[in-house]
Amino acid sequence: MSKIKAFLSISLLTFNVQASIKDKQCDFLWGTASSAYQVEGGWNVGGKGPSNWDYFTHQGITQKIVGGEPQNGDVATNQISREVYLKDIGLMKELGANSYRFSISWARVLPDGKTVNKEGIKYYKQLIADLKAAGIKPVITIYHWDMPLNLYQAGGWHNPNSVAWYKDYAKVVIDNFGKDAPYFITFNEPEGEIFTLNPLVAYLINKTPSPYEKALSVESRAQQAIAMHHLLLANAEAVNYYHHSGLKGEIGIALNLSPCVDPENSNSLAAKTCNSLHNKWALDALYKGGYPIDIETIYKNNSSDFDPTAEDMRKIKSGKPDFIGVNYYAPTLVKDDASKPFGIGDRPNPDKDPSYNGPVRPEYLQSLLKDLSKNYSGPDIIITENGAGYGVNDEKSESGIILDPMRAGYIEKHVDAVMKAKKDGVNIKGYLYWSLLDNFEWLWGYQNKFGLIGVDFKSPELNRIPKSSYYRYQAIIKDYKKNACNAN
Ligand code: PNW
Repeated sequence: MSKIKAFLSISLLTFNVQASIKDKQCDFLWGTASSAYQVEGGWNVGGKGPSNWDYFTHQGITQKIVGGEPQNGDVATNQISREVYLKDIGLMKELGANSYRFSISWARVLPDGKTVNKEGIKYYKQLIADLKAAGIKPVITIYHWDMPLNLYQAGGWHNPNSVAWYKDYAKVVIDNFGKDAPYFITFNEPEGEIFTLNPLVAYLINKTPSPYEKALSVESRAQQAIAMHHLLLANAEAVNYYHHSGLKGEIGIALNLSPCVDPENSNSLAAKTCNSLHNKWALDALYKGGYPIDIETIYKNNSSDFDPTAEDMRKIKSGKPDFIGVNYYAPTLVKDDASKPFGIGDRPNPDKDPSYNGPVRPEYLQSLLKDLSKNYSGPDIIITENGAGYGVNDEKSESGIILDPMRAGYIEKHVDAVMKAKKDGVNIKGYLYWSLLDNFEWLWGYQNKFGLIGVDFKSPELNRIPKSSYYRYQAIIKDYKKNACNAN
């Protein structure tokens, strides 16, 4: 080859490599996340059936936590209205987002858990089309804590048939929307839902077990481990179905991951146990085909019914996700305390202005991402949730916007931590902030606010009011695009 030809082909090659690196960088997902029950409303319209969460909130359980009127998701942010959500999509576009994570309401798609509701399918088809028209990629969570009420009443995840119920539902979702979305998420925070939220809800409704702490006891968790096992088997069904369907996208799972640390004792047994209990339980099962042995032994000793077979564990591992969705808010600060379940004592949040979801420590997000990469063979990772919930402390209205400097600072520090981990070689494909709007925050009702945009829940139109964090996040995205892919 002549010198000039060689030079040309080498520089063409470098150009192509560089261009494809730039393309990859530009593919980075920037966006926000939400879930159906928290934003949709329309709880009994469009052929939707009642869900477990309609039932929970109509029992008035949120009142017992927040005081005052019981709150619910009957209307929420009213995104069931196309007119309303189109404006929200406009705000996403203005933010510079290229992706949006939302969930499908199982009871809207299969009101009785069996029969397909065409109107429900149509609603999501239209939402997906509207997002795509705005240049926003849908990231679809199949299950974010709400299920048809009849399935919940038949035992929910405790019923072994839940594996088949979910499989049938996931098929409907994948068959209908599979081609339209590049990313699917089987489950949102199964550990948080199964081991903490559901026992708390059951306690609030039935007042058993009493006292309230028993809902989170070793015995309760050992029972819940059976439900979690069914859920992980259901996960494998959906992942395998997706992989066999020939679709080009990816399917993952969103896990609540909160590194357990004892700031005063780096050898703390409580921190180690807490990590197996909360962080490694699902990850080890999915990636290594076995539950962490320390906690598995405790569960087996406390429940004769919890006895996972080797066959089941193989099946769970066959549902290894294509990416890990990381929902990170804060680390869990612990100390050794033999009088507490699992020997794990709490440490209070030492922050001056505490956020709802724990102490603000971005460095633990960075170390978590590096640890995941090291311990689970460098998986693809999407930050599927990260956010700061502050109350009125961080909300001052000023000339048409809400000033929320604490939230804005939180986002900046956490994006920075993500970028550092990315630079260190962790395969991070996106960052989705929780959440675009203030919305229905489960047991805490509307008091706990996470939105980049406030919602005036008293106004008939549920007016949207951007906060300063919205503009900060917008600047962060713009800056990234400018540096990483020469966009303006
Ligand atoms: C996540 N905590 O849940 C959920 O996936 C969202 O639906 C929720 O709105 C969001 O985080 C904000 O809270 C959590 O108390 C709920 O530590 C509570 C906690 C963590 C996560």
